[in-house]
Amino acid sequence: MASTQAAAATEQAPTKNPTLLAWVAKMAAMTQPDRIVWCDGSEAEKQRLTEQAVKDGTLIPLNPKTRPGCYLHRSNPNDVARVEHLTFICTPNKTDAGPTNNWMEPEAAYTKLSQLFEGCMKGRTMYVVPYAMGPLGGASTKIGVELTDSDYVVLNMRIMTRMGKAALDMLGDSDDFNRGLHSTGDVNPDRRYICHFPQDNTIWSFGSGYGGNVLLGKKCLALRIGSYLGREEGWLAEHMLILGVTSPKGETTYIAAAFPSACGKTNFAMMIPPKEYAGWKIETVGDDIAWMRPGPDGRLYAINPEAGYFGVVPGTNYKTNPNAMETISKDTLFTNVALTPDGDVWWEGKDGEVPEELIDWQGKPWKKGSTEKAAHPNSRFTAPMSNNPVLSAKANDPMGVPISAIIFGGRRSNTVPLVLQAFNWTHGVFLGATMGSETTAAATGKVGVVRRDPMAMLPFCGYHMGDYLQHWLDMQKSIPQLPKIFQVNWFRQDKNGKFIWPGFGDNMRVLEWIVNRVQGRVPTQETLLGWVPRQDQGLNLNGLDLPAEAIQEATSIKEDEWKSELKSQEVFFEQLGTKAPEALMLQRKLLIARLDG
Ligand code: OXD
Ligand code: MN
Repeated sequence: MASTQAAAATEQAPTKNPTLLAWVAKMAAMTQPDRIVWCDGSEAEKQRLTEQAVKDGTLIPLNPKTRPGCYLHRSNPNDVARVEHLTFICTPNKTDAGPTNNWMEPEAAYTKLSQLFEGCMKGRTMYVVPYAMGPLGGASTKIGVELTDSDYVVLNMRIMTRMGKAALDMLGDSDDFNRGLHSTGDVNPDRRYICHFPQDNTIWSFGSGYGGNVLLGKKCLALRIGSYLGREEGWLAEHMLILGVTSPKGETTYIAAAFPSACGKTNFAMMIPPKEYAGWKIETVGDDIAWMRPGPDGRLYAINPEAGYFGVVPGTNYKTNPNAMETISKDTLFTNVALTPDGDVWWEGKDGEVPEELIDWQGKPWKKGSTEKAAHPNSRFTAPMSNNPVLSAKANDPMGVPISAIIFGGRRSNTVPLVLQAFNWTHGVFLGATMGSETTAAATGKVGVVRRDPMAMLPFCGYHMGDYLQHWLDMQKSIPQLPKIFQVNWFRQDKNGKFIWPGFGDNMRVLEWIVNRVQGRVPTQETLLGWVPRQDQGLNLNGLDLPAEAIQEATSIKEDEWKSELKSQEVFFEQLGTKAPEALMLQRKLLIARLDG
């Protein structure tokens, strides 16, 4: 069997790359698929796979009049989010993975997973999916190859990456590619593992069909392996959107912003400014991931390694994100949303009346008024970025965009004010390192609990978190023109648990202040935590229907809250042990001194 598979892998291969051929043959010998299909990324291939996925029930076609080119996929109900407790970093030493990652010794992990992969593709097809993360030909771009037995994964990878022949051509005969192996297996949570082998540039994912666990270019390569490579090679792989904001004078400022999963990165990246901002324009470079490296002119340049958006659906509507609504109007794969009787999709928070009857995300009949959610809270859309009406032309520029500001934002109902600017790079890294956020449905586990989520990378950092923070501090030396760093919090709540700040398009007001600070245009006021907008020459609140007390509350800094915040930060730093960077410990001492002073 093994030699048949090896022969099959080589015979039909559209490449002569010896390392790639040998690896595909080896994986095929282990997984024993009936067929091996090399994906070329063509339209014909898309059609073929889509027809097949419809036939086998993986995809349900939606109404071609209202959702042309769109399909619904229902995942196994036990498989609806990333599984952080089943995600492992497999470095030779446990300390290299650090205290915030699950760890397995590489040989032990290969052995354990080999047993699961052994013969798992019998009766199935193995797709060989070559893909590029980043614009083709770019110096920052990386090539990966994912082997998968899921046509759903292939169709998603086709949207999320530059997939097929072009990626294979870029790879040529090089052995520098990420080796990704995925099988849906029997979708049993007891036999589900997402293992990363940074030293081998390898990912093995078994037993899941959910996006973040199986679209290996995204979280696994672009963030976990990417962050590891970034440290080795002197760049940063970050959980950040990238946007360009253009003023009426035509001046464009590029900004990268880190928010934890399901905290509105996609909304922020596609925002439409309120009517008071006529002439201002926001354009999206990326909505989830930024790869940033110093450029020849001393600035920090960012590319979006992805080619599509894998966004959270619930809450998306023409008020919160009109551009996303346009983006998902065609050629989009929906996962775990509800189905309307006329073949459209529905989710909680969609515009218009709640339909009387639906088929819910599990395929069961649903009636208006039901206490059950019709769409899963982590239901997703996979849409090509070319659908985005405000896509930046720079999204395809291999050089990327020069970043002038970096924003860190958590989901905090209290403590963290609306916006502040760090005193300097080291202080900014401290703000990023001490980010906390209330958990969301993007990962399995309890929702709404504050956890420390440094730079929104807690689930995505592929090595020791202390080393990662030190890498951020060290990057200062190689970026002569450092971006300015800011912290924001759109999620502060009042006594009744209602969000105080309107958010969405009105976040433009905060963004304008950030742009003005970056361009050196507005004075500011110093506080214990950083620089904040001044009352007189601060945020533009024209046209905002919000009482002064509410603004006051959203921007307030309460010393008692900060005393407990510091305790929670201490627990996090203690976890890092001797790897907690000295410069951050000094920042912490300074903050304590300011609070006690
Ligand atoms: C995502 C996530 O899917 O962060 O982007 O979970
Ligand atoms: Mn994300």
